[in-house]
Amino acid sequence: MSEHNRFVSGFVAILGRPNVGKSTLLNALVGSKIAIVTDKPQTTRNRIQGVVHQPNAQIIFLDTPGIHRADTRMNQRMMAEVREALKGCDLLLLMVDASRESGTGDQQALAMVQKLAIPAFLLPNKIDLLANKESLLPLIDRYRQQHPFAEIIPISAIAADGLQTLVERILAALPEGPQYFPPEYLTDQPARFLAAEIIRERVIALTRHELPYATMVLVDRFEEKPNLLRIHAAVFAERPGQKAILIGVRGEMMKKIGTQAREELEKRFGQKVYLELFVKVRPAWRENPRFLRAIDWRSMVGETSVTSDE
Ligand SMILES: Nc1nc2c(ncn2[C@@H]2O[C@H](COP(=O)(O)OP(=O)(O)OP(=O)(O)O)[C@@H](O)[C@H]2O)c(=O)[nH]1
Ligand SMILES: [Mg+2]
Repeated sequence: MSEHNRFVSGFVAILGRPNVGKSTLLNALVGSKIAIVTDKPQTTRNRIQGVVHQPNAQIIFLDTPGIHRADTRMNQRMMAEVREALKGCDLLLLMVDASRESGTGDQQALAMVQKLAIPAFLLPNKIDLLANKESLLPLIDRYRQQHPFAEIIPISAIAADGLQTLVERILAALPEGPQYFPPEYLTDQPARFLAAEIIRERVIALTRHELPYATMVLVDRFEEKPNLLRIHAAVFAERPGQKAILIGVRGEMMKKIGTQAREELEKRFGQKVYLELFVKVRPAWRENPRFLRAIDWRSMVGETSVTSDE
Protein backbone atom coordinates (compact mmCIF):
# COMPACT_ATOMS: atom_id res chain seq x y z
CA MET A 1 0.00 0.00 0.00
CA SER A 2 1.42 3.38 -0.90
CA GLU A 3 1.97 6.08 1.70
CA HIS A 4 -0.85 7.98 0.01
CA ASN A 5 -3.65 5.64 1.08
CA ARG A 6 -2.17 4.34 4.29
CA PHE A 7 -4.94 4.00 6.91
CA VAL A 8 -4.02 3.90 10.59
CA SER A 9 -6.28 2.86 13.43
CA GLY A 10 -6.18 1.57 16.96
CA PHE A 11 -7.54 1.44 20.48
CA VAL A 12 -6.31 4.05 22.96
CA ALA A 13 -7.21 3.78 26.65
CA ILE A 14 -7.34 6.84 28.90
CA LEU A 15 -6.50 6.06 32.52
CA GLY A 16 -5.68 7.84 35.74
CA ARG A 17 -6.98 8.44 39.22
CA PRO A 18 -10.50 9.82 39.75
CA ASN A 19 -11.18 13.43 38.74
CA VAL A 20 -8.07 14.00 36.60
CA GLY A 21 -10.21 14.88 33.57
CA LYS A 22 -10.41 11.64 31.56
CA SER A 23 -14.04 12.05 30.53
CA THR A 24 -13.49 15.74 29.75
CA LEU A 25 -10.66 14.70 27.43
CA LEU A 26 -12.77 12.02 25.73
CA ASN A 27 -15.57 14.51 25.05
CA ALA A 28 -13.14 17.13 23.74
CA LEU A 29 -11.46 14.65 21.40
CA VAL A 30 -14.70 13.19 20.05
CA GLY A 31 -16.32 16.64 19.87
CA SER A 32 -19.50 15.47 21.54
CA LYS A 33 -20.55 14.96 25.13
CA ILE A 34 -20.68 11.19 25.38
CA ALA A 35 -19.25 10.81 28.89
CA ILE A 36 -20.63 12.55 31.97
CA VAL A 37 -18.37 14.96 33.86
CA THR A 38 -18.68 16.27 37.42
CA ASP A 39 -16.41 17.93 39.94
CA LYS A 40 -16.68 14.85 42.19
CA PRO A 41 -14.38 11.81 41.96
CA GLN A 42 -15.59 8.37 40.79
CA THR A 43 -18.09 9.74 38.30
CA THR A 44 -17.40 7.27 35.50
CA ARG A 45 -18.35 3.68 36.35
CA ASN A 46 -18.07 1.91 32.98
CA ARG A 47 -15.59 1.92 30.15
CA ILE A 48 -16.88 4.20 27.40
CA GLN A 49 -15.82 4.11 23.78
CA GLY A 50 -15.51 7.31 21.76
CA VAL A 51 -14.37 7.30 18.14
CA VAL A 52 -12.42 9.98 16.29
CA HIS A 53 -12.72 9.76 12.51
CA GLN A 54 -10.22 11.23 10.09
CA PRO A 55 -9.86 10.71 6.33
CA ASN A 56 -6.91 8.35 6.81
CA ALA A 57 -7.37 7.25 10.37
CA GLN A 58 -9.68 6.09 13.08
CA ILE A 59 -8.86 6.34 16.78
CA ILE A 60 -11.01 4.42 19.24
CA PHE A 61 -10.63 6.03 22.67
CA LEU A 62 -11.68 4.24 25.83
CA ASP A 63 -12.57 6.34 28.85
CA THR A 64 -12.27 4.38 32.09
CA PRO A 65 -13.32 4.72 35.74
CA GLY A 66 -10.76 6.53 37.90
CA ILE A 67 -8.28 4.19 39.57
CA HIS A 68 -8.82 3.96 43.33
CA ARG A 69 -8.92 1.48 46.17
CA ALA A 70 -11.69 -1.03 45.48
CA ASP A 71 -13.49 -1.29 48.81
CA THR A 72 -16.96 -2.30 47.62
CA ARG A 73 -18.06 -4.82 45.00
CA MET A 74 -19.20 -1.85 42.95
CA ASN A 75 -15.66 -0.42 43.07
CA GLN A 76 -14.13 -3.82 42.27
CA ARG A 77 -16.37 -3.97 39.22
CA MET A 78 -15.20 -0.47 38.23
CA MET A 79 -11.57 -1.62 38.44
CA ALA A 80 -12.44 -4.71 36.38
CA GLU A 81 -13.81 -2.28 33.77
CA VAL A 82 -10.41 -0.55 33.69
CA ARG A 83 -8.56 -3.86 33.20
CA GLU A 84 -11.04 -4.87 30.49
CA ALA A 85 -10.44 -1.57 28.64
CA LEU A 86 -6.66 -2.08 28.70
CA LYS A 87 -6.87 -5.51 27.08
CA GLY A 88 -5.68 -5.39 23.50
CA CYS A 89 -5.04 -1.65 23.50
CA ASP A 90 -2.45 -0.17 21.17
CA LEU A 91 -1.64 2.84 23.32
CA LEU A 92 -2.22 4.09 26.87
CA LEU A 93 -2.75 7.70 27.92
CA LEU A 94 -1.88 8.12 31.59
CA MET A 95 -3.48 11.34 32.83
CA VAL A 96 -2.27 13.15 35.92
CA ASP A 97 -3.54 16.36 37.48
CA ALA A 98 -0.71 18.88 37.14
CA SER A 99 -2.40 21.24 39.59
CA ARG A 100 -2.33 18.80 42.52
CA GLU A 101 0.07 16.65 44.49
CA SER A 102 0.09 13.05 43.32
CA GLY A 103 -1.54 10.42 45.52
CA THR A 104 -2.10 6.69 45.85
CA GLY A 105 -4.51 6.59 42.89
CA ASP A 106 -1.76 8.07 40.71
CA GLN A 107 0.69 5.44 41.98
CA GLN A 108 -1.76 2.64 41.24
CA ALA A 109 -2.40 3.99 37.75
CA LEU A 110 1.34 4.25 37.06
CA ALA A 111 1.84 0.69 38.36
CA MET A 112 -0.76 -0.55 35.86
CA VAL A 113 1.08 1.18 33.01
CA GLN A 114 4.42 -0.24 34.21
CA LYS A 115 3.04 -3.77 34.22
CA LEU A 116 1.79 -3.65 30.63
CA ALA A 117 4.01 -3.88 27.58
CA ILE A 118 1.96 -1.23 25.79
CA PRO A 119 3.42 2.13 24.71
CA ALA A 120 2.21 4.97 26.93
CA PHE A 121 1.98 8.76 26.82
CA LEU A 122 1.98 10.84 29.98
CA LEU A 123 -0.57 13.66 29.93
CA PRO A 124 -0.23 16.22 32.73
CA ASN A 125 -3.71 17.82 32.59
CA LYS A 126 -5.26 21.05 33.91
CA ILE A 127 -2.26 23.16 32.95
CA ASP A 128 -4.67 26.11 32.69
CA LEU A 129 -4.58 26.16 36.50
CA LEU A 130 -0.81 26.61 36.65
CA ALA A 131 0.42 30.14 37.20
CA ASN A 132 3.86 29.05 36.19
CA LYS A 133 4.36 26.32 33.58
CA GLU A 134 7.82 25.59 34.96
CA SER A 135 6.19 23.95 37.94
CA LEU A 136 5.49 21.04 35.55
CA LEU A 137 9.15 20.15 35.28
CA PRO A 138 9.60 18.29 38.60
CA LEU A 139 6.42 16.26 37.92
CA ILE A 140 7.59 15.34 34.42
CA ASP A 141 11.02 14.43 35.76
CA ARG A 142 9.58 12.19 38.44
CA TYR A 143 7.38 10.28 35.99
CA ARG A 144 10.12 10.04 33.37
CA GLN A 145 12.35 8.31 35.93
CA GLN A 146 9.68 5.73 36.66
CA HIS A 147 8.59 4.78 33.15
CA PRO A 148 9.87 5.20 29.58
CA PHE A 149 6.90 7.22 28.30
CA ALA A 150 6.87 7.48 24.49
CA GLU A 151 5.61 11.07 24.75
CA ILE A 152 4.91 13.57 27.50
CA ILE A 153 2.31 16.13 26.44
CA PRO A 154 0.98 18.72 28.91
CA ILE A 155 -2.65 19.55 28.12
CA SER A 156 -5.74 21.34 29.29
CA ALA A 157 -8.67 19.11 28.38
CA ILE A 158 -11.16 21.81 29.34
CA ALA A 159 -9.53 24.49 27.16
CA ALA A 160 -8.63 21.99 24.38
CA ASP A 161 -5.02 23.12 24.79
CA GLY A 162 -2.45 20.67 23.43
CA LEU A 163 -5.07 18.35 21.96
CA GLN A 164 -4.02 18.88 18.35
CA THR A 165 -0.45 17.88 19.21
CA LEU A 166 -1.82 14.93 21.17
CA VAL A 167 -3.85 13.64 18.20
CA GLU A 168 -0.86 14.10 15.85
CA ARG A 169 1.40 12.06 18.17
CA ILE A 170 -1.25 9.37 18.60
CA LEU A 171 -1.62 9.04 14.83
CA ALA A 172 2.16 8.72 14.50
CA ALA A 173 2.17 5.96 17.13
CA LEU A 174 -0.70 3.86 15.78
CA PRO A 175 -0.22 0.95 13.39
CA GLU A 176 -1.77 0.54 9.98
CA GLY A 177 -5.19 -0.95 10.48
CA PRO A 178 -8.75 -1.28 9.28
CA GLN A 179 -11.62 1.15 9.59
CA TYR A 180 -13.32 -0.59 12.50
CA PHE A 181 -16.49 1.51 12.55
CA PRO A 182 -18.61 3.42 10.02
CA PRO A 183 -18.06 7.23 9.92
CA GLU A 184 -21.22 8.12 11.87
CA TYR A 185 -20.34 5.84 14.80
CA LEU A 186 -19.33 7.83 17.89
CA THR A 187 -19.80 5.60 20.91
CA ASP A 188 -20.78 2.09 21.97
CA GLN A 189 -23.25 3.25 24.62
CA PRO A 190 -26.91 2.50 23.93
CA ALA A 191 -29.14 5.61 24.05
CA ARG A 192 -30.97 4.46 27.18
CA PHE A 193 -27.71 4.00 29.08
CA LEU A 194 -26.58 7.46 28.00
CA ALA A 195 -29.92 8.79 29.28
CA ALA A 196 -29.35 7.07 32.65
CA GLU A 197 -25.87 8.60 32.79
CA ILE A 198 -27.19 12.10 32.09
CA ILE A 199 -29.67 11.74 34.95
CA ARG A 200 -26.92 10.39 37.22
CA GLU A 201 -24.71 13.37 36.33
CA ARG A 202 -27.40 15.73 37.61
CA VAL A 203 -27.81 13.66 40.80
CA ILE A 204 -24.06 13.78 41.47
CA ALA A 205 -23.87 17.49 40.67
CA LEU A 206 -26.75 18.40 42.98
CA THR A 207 -26.04 16.13 45.97
CA ARG A 208 -23.27 15.91 48.54
CA HIS A 209 -21.49 13.61 50.98
CA GLU A 210 -22.01 9.91 50.26
CA LEU A 211 -25.04 10.38 48.00
CA PRO A 212 -23.18 10.70 44.68
CA TYR A 213 -21.58 7.31 45.37
CA ALA A 214 -24.67 5.60 46.76
CA THR A 215 -26.85 6.49 43.77
CA MET A 216 -27.61 4.43 40.70
CA VAL A 217 -29.93 5.23 37.81
CA LEU A 218 -31.77 2.70 35.70
CA VAL A 219 -33.92 3.66 32.71
CA ASP A 220 -36.78 1.21 32.53
CA ARG A 221 -38.72 2.83 29.69
CA PHE A 222 -37.28 4.65 26.70
CA GLU A 223 -39.95 5.26 24.09
CA GLU A 224 -39.44 7.26 20.93
CA LYS A 225 -42.74 8.84 19.92
CA PRO A 226 -43.02 11.02 16.75
CA ASN A 227 -42.21 14.33 18.48
CA LEU A 228 -41.39 13.19 21.95
CA LEU A 229 -38.95 11.01 23.82
CA ARG A 230 -40.57 9.40 26.83
CA ILE A 231 -38.13 8.35 29.54
CA HIS A 232 -39.04 6.59 32.75
CA ALA A 233 -36.18 6.07 35.19
CA ALA A 234 -35.54 4.84 38.71
CA VAL A 235 -32.99 6.51 40.94
CA PHE A 236 -31.74 4.01 43.50
CA ALA A 237 -30.38 4.92 46.91
CA GLU A 238 -29.13 2.58 49.61
CA ARG A 239 -31.06 3.87 52.62
CA PRO A 240 -34.42 5.53 53.37
CA GLY A 241 -32.57 8.64 54.65
CA GLN A 242 -30.83 8.99 51.29
CA LYS A 243 -34.15 8.61 49.51
CA ALA A 244 -35.55 11.43 51.62
CA ILE A 245 -32.64 13.70 50.67
CA LEU A 246 -33.04 12.83 46.97
CA ILE A 247 -36.71 13.75 47.12
CA GLY A 248 -36.07 16.84 49.24
CA VAL A 249 -38.45 19.09 51.13
CA ARG A 250 -41.76 19.08 49.22
CA GLY A 251 -40.02 17.24 46.39
CA GLU A 252 -37.76 20.23 45.63
CA MET A 253 -34.62 18.18 45.04
CA MET A 254 -36.24 15.68 42.68
CA LYS A 255 -37.86 18.53 40.81
CA LYS A 256 -34.48 20.22 40.34
CA ILE A 257 -32.77 16.98 39.26
CA GLY A 258 -35.66 16.27 36.88
CA THR A 259 -35.67 19.73 35.28
CA GLN A 260 -31.92 19.87 34.77
CA ALA A 261 -31.77 16.28 33.48
CA ARG A 262 -34.64 16.90 31.04
CA GLU A 263 -32.91 20.01 29.63
CA GLU A 264 -29.70 18.04 29.19
CA LEU A 265 -31.53 15.08 27.61
CA GLU A 266 -33.32 17.38 25.16
CA LYS A 267 -29.97 18.86 24.14
CA ARG A 268 -28.40 15.43 23.74
CA PHE A 269 -31.23 13.77 21.80
CA GLY A 270 -32.38 16.88 19.91
CA GLN A 271 -36.05 16.47 20.76
CA LYS A 272 -38.64 17.16 23.40
CA VAL A 273 -38.33 14.86 26.40
CA TYR A 274 -40.96 13.78 28.87
CA LEU A 275 -39.08 12.51 31.93
CA GLU A 276 -40.50 10.62 34.85
CA LEU A 277 -38.25 9.88 37.83
CA PHE A 278 -38.87 7.55 40.75
CA VAL A 279 -36.69 7.16 43.82
CA LYS A 280 -36.27 3.64 45.20
CA VAL A 281 -34.29 2.12 48.04
CA ARG A 282 -32.14 -0.94 47.36
CA PRO A 283 -30.15 -1.68 50.56
CA ALA A 284 -26.42 -2.18 49.93
CA TRP A 285 -26.82 -2.39 46.15
CA ARG A 286 -23.09 -1.64 45.81
CA GLU A 287 -22.40 -5.03 47.40
CA ASN A 288 -25.04 -6.96 45.51
CA PRO A 289 -23.52 -8.92 42.59
CA ARG A 290 -26.89 -9.67 41.03
CA PHE A 291 -27.93 -6.05 41.03
CA LEU A 292 -24.52 -4.98 39.70
CA ARG A 293 -24.85 -7.47 36.86
CA ALA A 294 -28.37 -6.30 36.12
CA ILE A 295 -27.27 -2.68 35.71
CA ASP A 296 -24.39 -3.54 33.36
CA TRP A 297 -25.61 -2.53 29.90
CA ARG A 298 -23.12 -4.84 28.22
CA SER A 299 -24.74 -7.84 29.87
CA MET A 300 -28.17 -6.44 28.92
CA VAL A 301 -27.30 -6.26 25.23
CA GLY A 302 -25.66 -9.67 25.25
CA GLU A 303 -22.01 -8.64 25.41
CA THR A 304 -19.73 -10.43 27.82
CA SER A 305 -20.21 -8.72 31.14
CA VAL A 306 -17.41 -7.82 33.47
CA THR A 307 -17.84 -9.27 36.92
CA SER A 308 -16.09 -8.27 40.08
CA ASP A 309 -14.68 -11.70 40.82
CA GLU A 310 -12.38 -12.13 37.84
N1 LIG B 1 -9.31 23.55 35.24
C1 LIG B 1 -9.48 22.40 34.61
N2 LIG B 1 -10.42 21.56 35.03
C2 LIG B 1 -10.57 20.39 34.35
C3 LIG B 1 -9.79 20.06 33.21
N3 LIG B 1 -10.18 18.84 32.78
C4 LIG B 1 -11.18 18.44 33.60
N4 LIG B 1 -11.43 19.38 34.55
C5 LIG B 1 -12.43 19.32 35.63
O1 LIG B 1 -12.10 18.25 36.50
C6 LIG B 1 -13.29 17.66 37.03
C7 LIG B 1 -13.28 16.17 36.75
O2 LIG B 1 -13.38 15.96 35.35
P1 LIG B 1 -13.80 14.54 34.74
O3 LIG B 1 -13.60 14.61 33.27
O4 LIG B 1 -15.14 14.12 35.25
O5 LIG B 1 -12.68 13.60 35.42
P2 LIG B 1 -12.51 12.02 35.32
O6 LIG B 1 -11.06 11.73 35.31
O7 LIG B 1 -13.31 11.49 34.18
O8 LIG B 1 -13.14 11.55 36.71
P3 LIG B 1 -13.72 10.09 37.12
O9 LIG B 1 -14.75 9.70 36.09
O10 LIG B 1 -14.34 10.34 38.46
O11 LIG B 1 -12.56 9.16 37.20
C8 LIG B 1 -14.46 18.40 36.38
O12 LIG B 1 -14.89 19.39 37.27
C9 LIG B 1 -13.82 19.00 35.13
O13 LIG B 1 -14.49 20.16 34.69
C10 LIG B 1 -8.79 21.00 32.78
O14 LIG B 1 -8.06 20.81 31.82
N5 LIG B 1 -8.70 22.14 33.53
MG1 LIG C 1 -14.86 10.14 34.15
